[in-house]
Amino acid sequence: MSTATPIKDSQYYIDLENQYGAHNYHPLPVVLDRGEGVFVWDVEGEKYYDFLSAYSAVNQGHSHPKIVDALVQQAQKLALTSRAFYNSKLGEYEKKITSLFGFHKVLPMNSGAEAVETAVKLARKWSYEVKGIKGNAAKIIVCENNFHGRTTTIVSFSNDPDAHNNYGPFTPGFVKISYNDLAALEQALKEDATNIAAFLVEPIQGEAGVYVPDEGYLKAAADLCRKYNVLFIADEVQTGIARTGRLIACQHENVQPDILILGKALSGGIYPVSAVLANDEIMNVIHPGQHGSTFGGNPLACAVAIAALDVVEDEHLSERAELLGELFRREIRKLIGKTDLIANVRGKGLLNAIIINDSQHSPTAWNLCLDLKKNGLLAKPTHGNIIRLAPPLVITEEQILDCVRIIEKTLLEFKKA
Ligand code: IF1
Repeated sequence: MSTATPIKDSQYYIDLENQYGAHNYHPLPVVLDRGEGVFVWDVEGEKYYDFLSAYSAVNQGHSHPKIVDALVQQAQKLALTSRAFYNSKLGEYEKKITSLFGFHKVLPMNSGAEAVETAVKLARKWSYEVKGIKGNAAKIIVCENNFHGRTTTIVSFSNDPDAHNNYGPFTPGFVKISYNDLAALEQALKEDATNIAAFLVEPIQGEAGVYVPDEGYLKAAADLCRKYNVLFIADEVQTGIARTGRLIACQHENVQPDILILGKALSGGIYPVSAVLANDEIMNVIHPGQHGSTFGGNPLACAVAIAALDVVEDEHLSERAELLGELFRREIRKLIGKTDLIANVRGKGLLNAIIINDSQHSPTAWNLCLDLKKNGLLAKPTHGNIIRLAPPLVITEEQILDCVRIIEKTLLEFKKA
């Protein structure tokens, strides 16, 4: 047995994770040790721009001092009470978030998937007790290529084989239609309007590859739902909290969902916080003992979320995302003429992706991300040949241009395998 002290370099930590951790991810070979704003550092002290932002959970930048301070202050005072008792942070938080997003009430949860599950239960309960659907017949319309989380019910309506296969038996009651297709939505509504409870949709399909629907799609879909007395549920776990250039992506079309799902950057990445917002005529179908969670609405989560929302407002993150996103796409489009590696760039605000000119099964996107890493920028492919590019919203114009230069250098020097 070697007594030598192991050198705690990246390989040391990679080996630990490989040996003791479930292999449910395939991370890029980098071991992060510190984060601040738009930057992260690995254990060797190498510095990177973070263009994944923990899947849009650190919109406010890594370890934002105001949010960390709120965490520390609250943790030293009162962290968790359970909802068996009231606490001095939850009501303040509920008042702030309902006022900011324009709803009567919020149901606080922890992960995005829990909030999606909560929205599914809420919509179903509303459909039986208010709309009048009979005995367990409620259906929810969802879109092909959706991503709403990884619980058994949620993967029941996923068409991603990796997310879905061998996790059955699956939860019934979901109808799949193609995304960005109003005719398909109206057809599904007409076919069984009396039994449809809701339409659950991502305003932009993130994991599918940052698919932005046609202008007007969300508004027209919401109007169709209203016409058929079906709830319009917006999953803004990834697109919300200023990421696309508005507080929530639905605001690009002045759509107020019947149920709004938030997560990720609701805490600035400091603590798991998610939320479901709705008005009384929907939310009040939930009575004591009919839903809950040990950590949902805990004082620590509330203190962190209040600070995280303050940062969004104080630092004008929506406006920044809008302007810097336009600059980023404009600059990347210029690269399309300089290299045949990029087929397209698409996105809204600072949720963008470049489409690599190669098959989705080719290693090109992955290898490009390895080279981007060598040049000081971290990004990861989503679904084969699409590389998501989503920095924290606190990035500056100068840093955006610096990153475009890194992307250009990487593309021009890239050697296909
Ligand atoms: C993974 C990406 C995937 C989400 C939307 C709900 C959830 C998510 C629109 C669930 C979570 C995360 C999960 C993470 C990778 C990442 C992701 F799109 F953001 F890149 F997978 F699609 N609704 N998205 O995007 O929230 O329970 O994770 O808090 O599972 O690999 P969660």
